[in-house]
Amino acid sequence: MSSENPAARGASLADRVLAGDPRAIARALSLVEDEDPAAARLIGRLFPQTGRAYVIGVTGPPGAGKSTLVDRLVGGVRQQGRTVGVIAVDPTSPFTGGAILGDRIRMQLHAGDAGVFIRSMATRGHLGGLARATDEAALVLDASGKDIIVIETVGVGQDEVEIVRTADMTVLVLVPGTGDEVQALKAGIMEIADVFVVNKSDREGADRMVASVEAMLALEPFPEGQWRPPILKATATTGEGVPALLETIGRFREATRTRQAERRRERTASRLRESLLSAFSRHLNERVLSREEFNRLVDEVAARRLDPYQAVADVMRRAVK
Ligand SMILES: Nc1nc2c(ncn2[C@@H]2O[C@H](COP(=O)(O)OP(=O)(O)O)[C@@H](O)[C@H]2O)c(=O)[nH]1
Ligand SMILES: [Mg+2]
Repeated sequence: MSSENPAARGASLADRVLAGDPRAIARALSLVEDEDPAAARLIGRLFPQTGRAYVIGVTGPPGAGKSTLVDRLVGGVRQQGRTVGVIAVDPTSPFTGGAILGDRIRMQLHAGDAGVFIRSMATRGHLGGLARATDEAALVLDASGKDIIVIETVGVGQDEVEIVRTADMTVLVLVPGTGDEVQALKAGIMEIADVFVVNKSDREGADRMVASVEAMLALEPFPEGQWRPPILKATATTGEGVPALLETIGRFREATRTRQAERRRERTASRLRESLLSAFSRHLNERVLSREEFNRLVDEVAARRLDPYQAVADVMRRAVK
C-alpha cells in the first residue's frame, strides 16, 4: 500500500475513501488539514463523486450545546437509516485540545458504527485556510458516501460565517439569557440562519430568548412563499426538541430544493473566484514581480517618476505574457 510515489499513494487512498474505509477517510482528512500537496490531487480524484451529501452547518456561541445537539442529530439521522459525517471546527481551542478531547469521547459513542464519522479540526492560525480545509473535508466525507454532513463551528465572526457558507442550510444555536449577544451576533451570523434553536430550554429565560429572536425577525421582510426561519426550543442533554429539529431540517430541504442548486452554484462561483485570485497573486509574487522589483516600483511612484496606472499596466503586460 505505501508507495514512494505520492501520486500513486493518492490514487489508492482515493479509492479507499470512495469505498468508505474509515481509516482512509481519517488519513485523507489529515492531508487536507495539513494542507499537504497530496491533498489537492486527492480532492481532484474525489471531486467527480461528490455533490450528493446534504451539508448542515451548526453554529453558535461557545458552550451553547452545539456538540451535544449534533450528537443527538447524529442519532436521529442514523435512526432514519442515513449515514452521517461530522466536522467540528473549533478555532477557539487549538492549544487546550478541550474540544478535540470531547470529540474523541463523542466518537466512542458511535464507535463501531461505520455509518458515522466524526472529526475535529483545529485552526492553523489562518482562518481563510480553515474555511478551505473545511470545504475539502466536507468533500472527503461526501465522496465517502455519507448522506448527511454536519459542520459544527463556533459562530463569532466573519471567518466562521465563511465556513458556514459551505453548508446547504444553517442551524444557529442560542441559549437563554444572552439577549445582548443576539444583538452582537446580528451583523454576521443572524442573517445566514435558516433555523434558530434556543437550546438549554430547561433553563430560565428560554421563552424570552425566543421572543427576542422573533422580535428581530419581525424587522425583516419575508416575501410570501419564502422560507421564514423558525425558532425552536431544545434541550440537547435530554434530547427534547430534537425530533422537531430533524423534522424542520427535512422541511427546509424540501422547501428549498430548487433554490439549493442556485445556492450551490453561487458558492461554486465565489470559491472559484477566490482560488483564481489567490493563484494569480501567487503567480504575481513568485514569477512576475520580486519583492525587490516591487520596492523599486514603489520608489519610482513615490518619487513621481512613474504614475501608478502605468506601473500596473507594465506589470500586467509581463504577467499575462
Ligand atoms: N442544562 C443544559 N445543559 C446543556 C444542554 N446542552 C448542552 N449542555 C451542556 O453545556 C455544556 C456545553 O456543551 P457543548 O455541547 O460542548 O457546547 P458547544 O461548545 O456549543 O459545543 C456541556 O456541559 C453540556 O452538557 C441543555 O440543553 N441543557
Ligand atoms: Mg463543541
